[in-house]
Order: sequence, then C-alpha cells, then structure tokens
Amino acid sequence: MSDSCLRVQLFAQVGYASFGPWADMERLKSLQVALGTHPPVLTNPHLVIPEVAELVNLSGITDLVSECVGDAELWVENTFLITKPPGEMKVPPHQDGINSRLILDPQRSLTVWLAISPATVETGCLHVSPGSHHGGYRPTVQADLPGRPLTIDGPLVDDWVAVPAEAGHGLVMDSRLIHYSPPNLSPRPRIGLNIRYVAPGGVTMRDGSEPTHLTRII
Ligand SMILES: O=C(O)CCC(=O)C(=O)O
Repeated sequence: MSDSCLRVQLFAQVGYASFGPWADMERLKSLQVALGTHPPVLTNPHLVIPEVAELVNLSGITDLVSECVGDAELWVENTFLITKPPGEMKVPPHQDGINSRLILDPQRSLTVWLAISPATVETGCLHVSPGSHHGGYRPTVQADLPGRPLTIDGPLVDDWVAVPAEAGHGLVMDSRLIHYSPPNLSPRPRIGLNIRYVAPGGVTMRDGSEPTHLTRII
C-alpha cells in the first residue's frame, strides 16, 4: 500500500494522520520570517498574506486533501495563523467543523495543520483524542479564556495523544476530531497554520444562507 493510501486509511480510522515534508528549508525560512512577527492569532491570513495564499494552494497539500475527501474541487473555508508566544496561551479542546455560524460536513471537509516552526511537547504541539471523530459533533460552550474561544461542553475522555511535528511537516484531521494545544513552555514563539478545506456542499450556514466566504483552490 502506498504512503498516501496508508495516510487516508489512518485518517479514517483514528481521525488524523501526519504528513510531510510539504516545504523545503528555503521556503520554511522565508515563511518563518514573513509570519513570525504577527499577533498571536490572525484569522484568514490567506486573504492578506501572499505567502499564506501560496501555501493553501500547494499541490503537495491539496492532493492529500483531495484524496481524503474524495473530490478534486476544493475551497478554503477558514485559516488561523497561531504564533503561540512563550507563556500562558492555550487552545482549549474543540472540533474545527462546528461553530456559532456554521457546520462542516465531515465527509466533505477536513483540517490541515502545518508546523511552520517546530511543534513539540515543549512548544505546545497539538494534542488529539484518537477516534473521537466517531462520536460526531459535541455540544459547545465559550471557554473561560482570553478571547473566549469555543470549547467542548461536557466530560472529555482522558486519552490525549501529543502529535509533535517537525517544521515543514503537518497533520490532517477529521473536522470532528477533538484536539487542543497546551502553552508554549519554550523561550521561542511556536508558529502553526490551521487550514479548513471543504469540497462543494461541505458547508451549512446556521442562518440558512449560502456560504459566500470561501476561497477556491486553483
Ligand atoms: O495551533 C494551535 O496551537 C491550535 C490550533 C487549533 O487547534 C485550531 O486552530 O483549530
């Protein structure tokens, strides 16, 4: 079985799979320079930062996404650039495919998380709950944290697995996979890019409107 088939199978079974490298050293260095000076959370940087617009279109990434969702037509629903500074900042347990505005069809969407700088247990890499996507979307509540991000309402299983990623590597995750990231205990910022990809029909807006905020992958 090819590496990419294995990844697709793993993705279906446990809800995530590591992949990479998606960038060589030269691209990585220029990304670290271009993205390292932003505020801790930047929403939809693919709309304003040319290097991120290029990244979401990289065929090494979009081919894998197409394989996992079974469709060659892809759109970006949202991106988050998280430059996690040393200190307290953490991202609480959540699922990427559900928020107050919309719900993503897990068969027609997924998340790609890219390590722009090394993501280790020390720097605050993603932690996932393997297989949690099989339980579907869970009720949500606002977390009692700065910015009040959405978190899971109710008890959580205690089977977290840390998923370190070298800079230039990444992770593909089911839209329902429960994940979080702890604080960065290193002296340097940890830079990661979260990309939500959807295939046609993958977005349901809660107010019944058509999604008009998607960016086509070319
Ligand atoms: O980059 C991180 O630490 C967490 C990102 C994440 O979970 C998200 O954007 O959904």
